[in-house]
Amino acid sequence: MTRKPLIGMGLVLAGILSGCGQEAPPPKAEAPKPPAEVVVRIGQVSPLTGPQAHLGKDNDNGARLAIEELNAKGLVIGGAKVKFELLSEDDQADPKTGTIVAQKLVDAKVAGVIGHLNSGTTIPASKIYHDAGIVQVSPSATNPKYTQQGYKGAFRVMANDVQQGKALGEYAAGKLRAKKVAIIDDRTAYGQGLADEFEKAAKAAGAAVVAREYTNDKATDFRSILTNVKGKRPDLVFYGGMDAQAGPMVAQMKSLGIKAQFLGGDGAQSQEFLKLAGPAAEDVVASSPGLPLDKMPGGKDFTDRFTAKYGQIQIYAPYAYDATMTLVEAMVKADSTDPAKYLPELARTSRQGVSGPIAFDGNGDLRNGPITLYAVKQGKWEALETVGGGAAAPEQAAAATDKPTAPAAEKK
Ligand code: ABU
Repeated sequence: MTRKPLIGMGLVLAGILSGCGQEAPPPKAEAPKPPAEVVVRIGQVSPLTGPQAHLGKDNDNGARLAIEELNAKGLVIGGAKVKFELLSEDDQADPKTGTIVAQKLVDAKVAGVIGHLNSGTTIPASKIYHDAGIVQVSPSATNPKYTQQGYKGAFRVMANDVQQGKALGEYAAGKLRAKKVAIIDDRTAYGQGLADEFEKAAKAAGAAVVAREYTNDKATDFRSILTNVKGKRPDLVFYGGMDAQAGPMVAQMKSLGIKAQFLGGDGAQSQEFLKLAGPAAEDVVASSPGLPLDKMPGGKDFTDRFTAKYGQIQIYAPYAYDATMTLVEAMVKADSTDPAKYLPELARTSRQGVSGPIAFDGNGDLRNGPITLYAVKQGKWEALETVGGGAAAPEQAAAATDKPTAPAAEKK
C-alpha cells in the first residue's frame, strides 16, 4: 500500500469538513510563557564596621541603589527574568579579612563583585576572584598595582594614584608654592602608595621632602609624629590615608600650633572629615579622582535619588553605582550572567555613567579619569580645579546618563 502525503490527507479532511458545512477552526496560537525568574547574586565588599564604616556604607548604598533600579526594570538575560541580589560583605578594611570574605563570595557563586573599597583589601582579594574566574569592578581602590597584575577580570571606575599623586605633587609645589614638605602615611597599600607618588611628583616639581613619617589606619593620636614634623618647619604636610586619621590629625596640628598647609588625597575628601577636623578643617586641600558631584553628567539626579533613600553621599557612592550598572550592562549585552561570557563586553564598555564616561584601558583602568582638587571653605568642600580627563561641560552635565560614548579598545 502506498502512503499518502500528509498534505493530501489534510485536503481530504478539509473536504470532508466542508462537505458537512463546517469551517476548519484556525489553529490556536499558544500564549507566550513569561520567562522564568532567576536570582543572580552580585557581591559588594567594603568596611561595614570600624573607622571606615561610613565609607563602606556609602559604597554599599551606591551599589544597592543600582540593584534596586535594575530590578525595577525587570531585565531578561539569557531568556530568564533576572532578579539581582546584592550580597554585601564586611572586610573591615583588613587585607586578611578581605581574602576570607572574597572566598565566601566565590563559594556563594556570585556573578561579579563590586569592590573592594580599599586598595589594601582589593589587591589580595583580586587573586581569589581571578582564580575563580569572577569579575571584579572596584569603585574606589586607587593603588595602581590592582590592575597591573595581568588579571583580565579586574577593573576600576576611577583614576588611579599615579594620576592622583602627580596632580597633588604638582599642586603642592605649583599653586600652593610649597618648598618644604612633610609626608605622613598610614602604611596601607593606598596611603603609602599615594604618598610615594606624591613625593615623586613634588620633588620633580621642585619641592624638598623634609620629613617622612608614618602611622596606621586605626590610630587617633598623632602628636608624637606631628611634634617631629613641626621641628622640620615644613610649608605643607601631606597625608596619605583615610578621613578617620586625617580629621584628628588636622585638629591636632592646629592644637600644636603647626601652621603648615594640610594636603590629602581622596581618603580625606569626605563629609566625615569635616566633622572630625571641626574648625581646623578650614582651608585644608584634598584631591579626589573624578568630577565634583554637581559637574558629573548624572550628578544631580543621582544625588536626589541617593539622598532620598540613604542620606548624605560621603565620597564613592556614585562610583559604586556606576560600577554596578557597568557590570550589569555587560551582562545584558552578552545576554549572559556568566563572567566568562560577559567579560569581553565589560572590557569593551563605552557608556555614560552618572560620574562621567566609562571605558577601560588594556589593564582595566578607567580611561581619561579626571582628578579634582578641593579646599574647605566655610566648612564645606569647594572644587578648585579639575585636571586630566574630559571634564563635563555644562551642557553635558544636563545630559541623560547611559548614553553610548566612543568605542574602547579590547582589554588585554
Ligand atoms: N582611594 C582611596 C581609598 C581606597 C583605597 O584605594 O584604599
